[in-house]
Amino acid sequence: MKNKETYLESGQRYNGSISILITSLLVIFTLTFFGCESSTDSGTNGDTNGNGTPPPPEANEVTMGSASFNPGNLTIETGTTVTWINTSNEVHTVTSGSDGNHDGLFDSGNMNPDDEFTYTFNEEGTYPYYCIPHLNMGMTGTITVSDNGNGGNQENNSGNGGNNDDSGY
Ligand SMILES: [Cu+2]
Repeated sequence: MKNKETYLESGQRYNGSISILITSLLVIFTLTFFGCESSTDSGTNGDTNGNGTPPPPEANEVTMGSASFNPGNLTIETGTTVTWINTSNEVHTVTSGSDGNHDGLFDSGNMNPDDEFTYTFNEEGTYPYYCIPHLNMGMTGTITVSDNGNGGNQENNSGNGGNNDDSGY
């Protein structure tokens, strides 16, 4: 602000129209400066995200690099919601199935950078998935759902069914 005032004062001494010119130039410089700052920020983020190495994911999270899921294999328990986050600058999909054959279970559609997709796995099993645009680059992953918690009760219930009664001969 002190610099601006100094310019204004010196400008007014010589010519009023010069001070107006200087003022408008200062405004333009200020706008340009802030414009550069904000674009530098997003550029820094873009560099960090665009290196192909996704940042380490949190629990039950899968991040997406330029052509990879991280982690590629994730093991969870039944009832867990997995969150995929597109941490790259590419468009990706999270599409269930293998070898490019969508099995219809889930499909995120196109995910732009920073988009998130969630799916809750309620049944144990192995769930392969892939990215449609980058299948050719080997962008695939697998969710393995183990039956540690809730699923155990279901197993016990079904196992205890008629077998116990029959076995009491
Ligand atoms: Cu992809």
